[in-house]
Amino acid sequence: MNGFSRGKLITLEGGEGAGKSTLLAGLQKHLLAQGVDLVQTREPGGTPLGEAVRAIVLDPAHRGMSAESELLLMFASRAQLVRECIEPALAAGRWVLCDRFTDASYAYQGGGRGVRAERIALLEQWATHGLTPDLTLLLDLPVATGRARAAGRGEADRIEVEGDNFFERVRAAYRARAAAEPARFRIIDATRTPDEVLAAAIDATHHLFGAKA
Ligand code: Z5A
Repeated sequence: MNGFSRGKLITLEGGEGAGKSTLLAGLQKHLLAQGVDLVQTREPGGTPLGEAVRAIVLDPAHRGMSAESELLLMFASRAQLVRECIEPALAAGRWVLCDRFTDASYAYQGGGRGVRAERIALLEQWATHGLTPDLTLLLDLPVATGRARAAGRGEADRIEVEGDNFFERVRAAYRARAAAEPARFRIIDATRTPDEVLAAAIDATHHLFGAKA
């Protein structure tokens, strides 16, 4: 624990099969080797309440879920995660590595489902007090490539059953957010090998250590 400075929040984003889980494992190992006191978590999920929400939002049985319900459930999970896990960790000087965060709501519920960005921004202010990651790694790859990678994993969840057009809109929304906030985002070409993706991610974290010193 570092009692003198606030920790850093690093988030991983990308479409289906982009390689977030694969990168998380390598990045976690690297950061721990650097002596970083690290918490790893995910969205939706990361707390007992959030994991229960995750089971609901991904369950194919709820195929009639409205875009509004989906968005509110994502933020219910997020509000709990911020209060129970992320804020206490950052306040204690720990770093947090989070598999998806608010950008995913702008990409999936905004870009994918068509919910207006102003509505999402209102929830963001209310539920997270506008908590913004110090670094967001966007794993970008063609939709077809990501879907082909994810195809062999068994039954698709409620969101994975969406068509290619939905995931094209998700990808476009992510890229637009990255273009609007270049200082926070690092876009990583996720068609490269896992080692190359990890190297790019590690390179993107260097300035965080500088800021900590
Ligand atoms: N969601 C939302 O709608 N709104 C929100 O606000 C939030 C989330 C927070 C759950 O997310 C769903 O919730 C997600 C968005 C929505 N829905 N969808 N679709 P998730 O992150 O838990 O699930 P996911 O997006 O489906 O992740 P994923 O498909 O598991 O992908 P991944 O973790 O990015 O990939 P991976 O498991 O590391 O890799 C997939 C395969 O590719 C695997 O066989 C790897 O060995 C392989 N791989 C990985 N990297 C490479 C490289 N570089 N080259 C070749 N092959 C690779």
